[in-house]
Amino acid sequence: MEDLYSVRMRSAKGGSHEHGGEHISGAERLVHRDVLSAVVMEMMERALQHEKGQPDFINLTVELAEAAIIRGLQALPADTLPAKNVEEGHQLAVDALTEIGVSTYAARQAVQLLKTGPSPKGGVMRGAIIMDAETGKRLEPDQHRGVRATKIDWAPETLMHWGDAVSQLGFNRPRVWEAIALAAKVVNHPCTVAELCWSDDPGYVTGYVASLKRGYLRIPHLKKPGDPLGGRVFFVRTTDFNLAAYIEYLEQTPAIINRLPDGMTKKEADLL
Ligand code: PML
Repeated sequence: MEDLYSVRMRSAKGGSHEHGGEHISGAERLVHRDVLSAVVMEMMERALQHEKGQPDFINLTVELAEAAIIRGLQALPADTLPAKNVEEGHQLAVDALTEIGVSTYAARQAVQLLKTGPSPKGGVMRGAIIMDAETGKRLEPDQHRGVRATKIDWAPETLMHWGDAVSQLGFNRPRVWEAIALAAKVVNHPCTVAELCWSDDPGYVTGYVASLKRGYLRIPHLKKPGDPLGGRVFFVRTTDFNLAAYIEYLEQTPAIINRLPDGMTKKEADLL
């Protein structure tokens, strides 16, 4: 493994996030020095061309991630659950979460929060909710901001092989591979039970339930087109749980997806 650079972007409208602006978009990369400038430019363009509108605040952070602290992770296997509408989608999400080990109360609570807007102001949060998987209690210290899982990316060779392997399934797209990478980092913490996510982009209605137990389960209808609400919930078991250490892992530990799911191909078991 070599040293990499973490590139993070967040954008808002109506002022910075810190000054009450509305969150527009965010993105994460972990890249080699030789592509750093190109990735920074690409991310800036991405911030400026978002379907939610023109941001008036963009924060771009570049930080060195030393090889010694980068964790190599395995990609989660992906599957799609057969939801025909939002009601079925929500029910499938609750069923999957409870089968994985989240209580029915917490699962329903999470769906309700993402549906109605998890920020205390009623809209979307910039980061994720941390929820006690048993009681449904919210644990993130700031309910406007939430926590952001950052410093994540795919090793380019692994992503290339993954793209080849899933091309027939129709989801070889940045949005999907970025979500799989983020979910892999989140569920690889020993206190995470599962993650529930759907986008706050009004035009994107597919979301997922992720866990080490069941992998990345895509659910095609978790909201109606045009709906601007969404977000992420990280469900945690609170026995031997240290909130500060959990947030430190999500926000600070660099993680790179350098292994394909078991059985995807035999020869690419460890590409880096
Ligand atoms: C997001 O874009 O904010 C999350 C999208 C998650 C779903 C991606 C997919 O599997 O289609």
